[in-house]
Amino acid sequence: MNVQVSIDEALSAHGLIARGGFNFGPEENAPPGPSGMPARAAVLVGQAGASAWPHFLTWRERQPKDLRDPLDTWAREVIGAVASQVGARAVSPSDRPYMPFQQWAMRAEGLKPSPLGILMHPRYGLWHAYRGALLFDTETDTAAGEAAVHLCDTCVGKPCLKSCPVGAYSNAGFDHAACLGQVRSAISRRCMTLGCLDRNACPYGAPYRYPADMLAFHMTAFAA
Ligand code: B12
Ligand code: SF4
Ligand code: SF4
Repeated sequence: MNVQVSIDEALSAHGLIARGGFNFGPEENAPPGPSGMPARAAVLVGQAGASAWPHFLTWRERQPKDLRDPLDTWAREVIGAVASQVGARAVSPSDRPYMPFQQWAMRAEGLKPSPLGILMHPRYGLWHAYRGALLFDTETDTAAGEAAVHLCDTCVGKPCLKSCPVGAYSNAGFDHAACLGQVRSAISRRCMTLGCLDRNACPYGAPYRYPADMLAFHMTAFAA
């Protein structure tokens, strides 16, 4: 059985994709694999643009209205099923303590962070996310990614740092409190309905931009 083909096929049924992988070094503090021993390899799972959104919405219709954290619940369910199929253990970006998903993603696909913290992908721009990872007891032949072209390096003017009404993103990092105050304020509903204005200002990855209902879903969760 070719594990990579099996993973790709199983994930595509849910609009999800494998986002590269890597092998853990022997000295690394890796999380447990399916056996409970430190994992030897990881394959990242995520979405490009809104690829998984219709699958999630169809599933959501069958769930109780007051279900908490529905997107995480859906992702754990479907990625957990894929993990069983391919002999892996599934983990979620929301599992506590937080696992270093962005560090893993940088390693797996050779990406670097944008000034917003979100990783910049050469094709998807800022419009992608991680929904889980598959951890294996043995090394896989999914090689760690080579450094990808980092579009932010040559971006003139960096419009992503100029659109936020409260300047929440800066060289000093992300001002979570200022952002939250703005998002929750009754004066400006723009971030709630249109999504983060700084993220929207990036010119790359336009075909992968999230649709309005998906943006609103994420902003509602962020502001809760
Ligand atoms: C806690 C958390 C937050 C917190 C605090 C972020 C912070 N300052 O660390 C808050 C609630 C503020 C937050 C916000 C957002 N987050 Co967040 N967050 C996380 C989470 C669950 C844990 C981060 C962590 O501590 N990891 C543990 C450390 C050890 O891992 P790490 O890889 O070294 O962590 C890196 C990140 O923390 C990153 N980082 C540091 N500061 C910031 C700030 C921002 C805004 C981001 C995106 C990343 C980031 O640098 C670290 C070193 O590489 C991760 C998932 C995960 N498990 O990593 C998502 C994650 C980093 N978030 C993500 C996203 C998309 C966002 C939002 C943009 C989306 C949203 N609407 O919720 C917002 C930004 C706000 C906005 N204006 O829209 C994505 C990034 C995906 C990508 N393409 O790169 C992740 C990976 C979740 C996912 N499912 O894909 N987030
Ligand atoms: S606007 Fe420019 S600097 Fe900002 S995320 Fe997009 S490419 Fe990177
Ligand atoms: S969501 Fe709105 S307030 Fe928060 S960083 Fe983006 S533009 Fe600024």
